[in-house]
Amino acid sequence: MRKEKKECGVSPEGLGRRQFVNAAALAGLAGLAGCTEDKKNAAAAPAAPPSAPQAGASKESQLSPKPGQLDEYYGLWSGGHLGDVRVLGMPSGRELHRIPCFVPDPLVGWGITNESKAVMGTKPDGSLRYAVADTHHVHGSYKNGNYDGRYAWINDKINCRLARLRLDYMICDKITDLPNVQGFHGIFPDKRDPVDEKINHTTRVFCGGEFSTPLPNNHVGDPEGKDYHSIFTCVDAESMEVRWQVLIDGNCDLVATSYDGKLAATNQYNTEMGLKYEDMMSAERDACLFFNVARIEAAVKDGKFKTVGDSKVPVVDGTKAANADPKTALTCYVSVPKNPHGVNASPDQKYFVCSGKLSPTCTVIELAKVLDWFDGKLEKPDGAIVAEPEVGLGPLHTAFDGRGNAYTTLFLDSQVCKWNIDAAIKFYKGDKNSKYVVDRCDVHYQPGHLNASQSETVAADGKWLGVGNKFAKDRFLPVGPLHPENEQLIDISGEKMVLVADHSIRSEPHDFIIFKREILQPKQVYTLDEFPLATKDAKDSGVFRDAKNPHKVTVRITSVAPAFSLREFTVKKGDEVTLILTNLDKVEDLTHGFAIPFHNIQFIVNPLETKSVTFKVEKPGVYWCYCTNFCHALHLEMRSRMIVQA
Ligand code: CUK
Ligand code: CUA
Ligand code: CA
Repeated sequence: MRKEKKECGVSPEGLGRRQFVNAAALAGLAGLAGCTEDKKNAAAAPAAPPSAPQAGASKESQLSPKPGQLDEYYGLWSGGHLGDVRVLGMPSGRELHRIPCFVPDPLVGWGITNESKAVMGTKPDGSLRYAVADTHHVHGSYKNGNYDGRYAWINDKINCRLARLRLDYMICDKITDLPNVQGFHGIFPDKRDPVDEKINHTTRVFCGGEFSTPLPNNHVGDPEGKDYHSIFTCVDAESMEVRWQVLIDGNCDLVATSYDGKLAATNQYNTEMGLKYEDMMSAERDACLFFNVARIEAAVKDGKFKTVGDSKVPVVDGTKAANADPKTALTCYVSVPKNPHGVNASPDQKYFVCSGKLSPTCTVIELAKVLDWFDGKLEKPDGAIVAEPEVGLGPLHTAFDGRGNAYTTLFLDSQVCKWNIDAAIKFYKGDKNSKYVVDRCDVHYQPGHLNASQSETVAADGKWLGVGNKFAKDRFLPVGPLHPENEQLIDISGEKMVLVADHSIRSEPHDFIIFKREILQPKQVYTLDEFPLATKDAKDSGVFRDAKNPHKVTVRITSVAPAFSLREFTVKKGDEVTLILTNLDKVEDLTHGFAIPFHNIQFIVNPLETKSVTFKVEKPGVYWCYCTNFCHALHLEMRSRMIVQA
């Protein structure tokens, strides 16, 4: 330790930070400066694993890694009411990070900084449009049928927004509003282009509208809801613009896509178009609705669409009546019993599985047969159903192990049912001796989503199964009326499922994905060039008053542990201040914070990151701006003084 004099981060006085700390007789605290041997190449290196992969390690040690050991998988968990995405190490279940999207996050200053407000959207007065969100479904971008680690997307059901996450920096970079939609529920990226052979990665994200309203929704419409409709939406994965929409009969719930890119699917629980729950469950069968992506895009190209209200988005007609001829149909309605919930595509690329919810069955629909119907080679859409196994009470969601087995949550039975798809198909064909239920595992309690490692990819590896339970009851120490939820982990590597862990989690994650850690190469340090506002040299710091707008002031400031470039700055009462902070520390993990008392300002800057905030100063006085992120032995001393003159 002592001989290491590697310079990493330079104090304002020009001393290496370790030397500076030594000089201050604080050698014992040197570790706090974040300057250790394995960090010296941080700026250049991707996330290099400091300890051996866990692949060969025992199950026990994978579940409870020894200090310093890393997990084999990442998990991306929907943050539910908190409107964020949580990043977990799996199978340990350790929470590593939260990525704020729809709702402010005081740790990083999401919703405080100008950059995050630009992503979230503001009202004309600069305040945020929404303070609430309800995220359900998180899915990653694909290449060749597997995740490629570029993006993930998540929905906000309340305010009908789709957020994109850049997985290199693990930040939200875009949020898109869906027009003409209410109750934006299911999402799924496509897995390749349906036409262009060369495009083997995600280019679209499909979004299901769950609630039906008058369209446009600017009048009360028919009291019985006869003119209400739901809309299915396609968003461009790169530009995040809404490409097109489809007007449908019934509603959308969850969404899945085929591996060939040709079909998107949504399950429908309200084909009755009921306004009350009693009406929504009056029919014995509802549907799984398929969208022919190439035909819809051709129709849009040919101008065969309308627009709704103020929105310019092309809306094609996907209703049953308009799509009776299979040869030209844009949509195909396959019937499914009863109020189905969840549609999932099997990793062998052949089947969609829809769970019955109010029917104890799952419905297996063969992709090739749906395509046959569109080609006029299958008489009835329901001919695409190849199995309807009875799995138990309240089936909701299905995951896969890549060995031909499906795992379905049973909400009412509080179980996961493992069943074999081929055996279920045999049974449906008439072989009543074909036993398709392989195993059942009690979970605690009332499971919703579940997902297996790599489940909805061609690389499904059948090792771990996460189960999101809506009720925890007695599984944790009591904490008053609001119970945590219980995310459980099941080892599915053998014939029998083995429940191995409970993890408490705050409400209400719904969905998640688990994938191999090699897929991600997160960057640990930004580059200055990524930020047009960056102050690249501490010497360029200062207070700059706008010549034309004398009450507009820009404060440029930089940070290098343990100091801000401006030890003080002076502004005047009534000024609108835009403060731009660039962190010139380039060492991995060397993050600073910036808080201004009584001005609602607090945010962090990561290595070589730039952020800005704009605020008004109304009260003369002295305000100590201080670093909020423990960065150095002299962290408490890392301050700047904002002097507001009368
Ligand atoms: S829904 Cu939550 S348990 Cu929103 Cu994915 Cu099924
Ligand atoms: Cu910089 Cu604490
Ligand atoms: Ca129904």
